[in-house]
Amino acid sequence: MAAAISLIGAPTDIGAGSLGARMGPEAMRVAGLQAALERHGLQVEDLGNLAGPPNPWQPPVDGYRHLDAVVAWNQAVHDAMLAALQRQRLPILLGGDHCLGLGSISAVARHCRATGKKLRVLWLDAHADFNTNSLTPSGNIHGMPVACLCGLGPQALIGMSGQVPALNPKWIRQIGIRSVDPGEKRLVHQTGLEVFDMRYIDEMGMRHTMELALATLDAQTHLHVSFDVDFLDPPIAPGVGTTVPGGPTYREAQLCMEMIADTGRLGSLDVMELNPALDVRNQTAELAVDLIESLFGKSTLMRA
Ligand code: 6HN
Ligand code: MN
Ligand code: MN
Ligand code: MN
Repeated sequence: MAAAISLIGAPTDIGAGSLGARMGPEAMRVAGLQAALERHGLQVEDLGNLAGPPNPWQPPVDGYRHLDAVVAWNQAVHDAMLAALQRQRLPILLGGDHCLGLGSISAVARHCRATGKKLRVLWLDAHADFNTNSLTPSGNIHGMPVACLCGLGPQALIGMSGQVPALNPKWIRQIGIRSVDPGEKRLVHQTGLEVFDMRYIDEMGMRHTMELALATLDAQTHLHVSFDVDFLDPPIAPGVGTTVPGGPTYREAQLCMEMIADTGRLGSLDVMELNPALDVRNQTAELAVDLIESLFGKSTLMRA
């Protein structure tokens, strides 16, 4: 039986290059996320929004924009995600920009160490989010969380799980990638990150991609999905600050979610970078709700 779900809002754009992701959690609520999941028989509580510092919109210092505020938001996210996991809930983090994947996954890593679970992370994104302060073209920390989780970053960010690195790079699968900065690309290769980029998906198809990405899951696996909505093709998902052409179609994205649902191993989820200020009639939030329904087994229920 599926775990009971806890919704956690993190209304900030502190790590992003445009303002508006702070409104993401409300847009997901307006699009009916809780009711949609409840219609599928899931138990859902909404824990409301976390609090944190305002976005001062400052230029980078030492290659980081807003580092102190990013640390504060991530600590709040870490603590809330960990508390939910410790209550045996399945937390869904409603972002907020993707810098918060760091706090979220740090909590999941800590929880998996404590419970002896094997951790796998699926990073659904147009970007690798594997920059460091010396490689970043922007200083925006939403381009750095995966590197930080692998131990490459400032002490205040890499230590959040209680162990450095929080993740072995071998535990991560990136899917949908199509925009990686030059220095970032070298670091991705050097680290040996497993990346299923759009070229791979074009040639091999989403089904084969997901079969490989999910191949090492077993009964002891906690699967964390970090879903950046810029993963999706921009015409169907305009409500995001960093659109990149050539993403998965509606059906490819659905299949991706359905195959994750079929594993039965989903333990936690981030839904990140939704920016209602750039959206059209909340369509990106509505699409995200639709995809999350599939992630929780909508199509499986229909087949039963
Ligand atoms: N995201 N690679 C670019 C940068 O500024 O580092 C874009 C990062 C986007 C991050 O969408 O979560
Ligand atoms: Mn439905
Ligand atoms: Mn991202
Ligand atoms: Mn992205």
